[in-house]
Amino acid sequence: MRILSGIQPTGQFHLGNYLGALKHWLKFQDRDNECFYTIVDLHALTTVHDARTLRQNIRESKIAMLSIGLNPEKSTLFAQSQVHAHTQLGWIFTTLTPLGELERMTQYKEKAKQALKNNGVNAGLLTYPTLMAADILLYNPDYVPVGEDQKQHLELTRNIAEKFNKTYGQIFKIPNPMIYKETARIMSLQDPAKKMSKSLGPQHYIGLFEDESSIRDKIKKAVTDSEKEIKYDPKNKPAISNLLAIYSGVTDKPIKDLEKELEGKSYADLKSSLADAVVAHIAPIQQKYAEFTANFSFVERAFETGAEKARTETEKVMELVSQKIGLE
Ligand code: AQP
Repeated sequence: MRILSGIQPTGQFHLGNYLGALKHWLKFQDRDNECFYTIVDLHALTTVHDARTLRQNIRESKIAMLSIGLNPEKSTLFAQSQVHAHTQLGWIFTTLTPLGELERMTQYKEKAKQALKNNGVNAGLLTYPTLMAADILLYNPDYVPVGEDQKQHLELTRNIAEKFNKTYGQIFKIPNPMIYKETARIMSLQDPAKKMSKSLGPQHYIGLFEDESSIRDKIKKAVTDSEKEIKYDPKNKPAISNLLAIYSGVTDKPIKDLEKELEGKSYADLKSSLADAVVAHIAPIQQKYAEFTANFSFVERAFETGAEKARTETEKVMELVSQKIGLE
């Protein structure tokens, strides 16, 4: 199978990104699929407008991708801006997409609300999904592993592919989202009604590269639910269910087994075991991060080689697209 997915370099990766998406990227890589994983730096421009910060974020994201175990020998790793076809096809898709479709995207509405409080809403926030459709369709993947929050954008991508194929002739495969139920939406530690996200503030998320004491402290301060039973019931016990989902994600134990292990234990016991499990799971990732930071030239080479492969791949597709739409 062919797999594609991406992540924005908007700061430190957190357990939401990791358990919802990145960890699954690894599984595909280890099963002899053809994987393309990209740092979507052009998308980050919709919110990051400081060159030094963006450059640093991109660098850290590259190191982080290798640290979690992505292997440039097995997966094609690249930054979106290294492959110009993304913006080219993104523009073409913008001309095929009804404005109303973009305006009804949940992410747009949420980000626009936040942006209104700061510098105002830039048009990139609105057209984000057409660029994302290009990121995906350029590689004709079978599956796109993402968290639940990207499901709507994936549906739009499918619509755009269908519309292009119908208007100009068959080129694009219709990709399927791959969403893993239990970790599809890792929630905030402070507000389990909202997805874990950096923009909510530091107490809401656990960064993959945070130090142990900070991780333990955040888990200790995580909100819980009423009653005492440790049970997975997202509707009635959203906070405890979220802690169990994280626990399951970092131990690979089914939630049912964890419920049994924790039977009769207190919420404090759950938090203490969870903190141990999170720290144990990410310690080797952090170790790798230090090693790749010290050997950044290897990381850069891996992304350069990946970008070269991605460019070759996309040139073929863009030639076909240009022919079909009448650009030559
Ligand atoms: N909380 C989450 N639970 C499950 N999956 C998640 N993803 C993100 N948050 C969660 C998945 O991670 C992948 C990369 O997502 P992104 O690059 O869009 O990151 P983000 O969602 O912008 O991260 P933040 O922290 O929410 O950024 P801010 O706050 O800076 O805007 C995707 O597959 C996504 O589904």
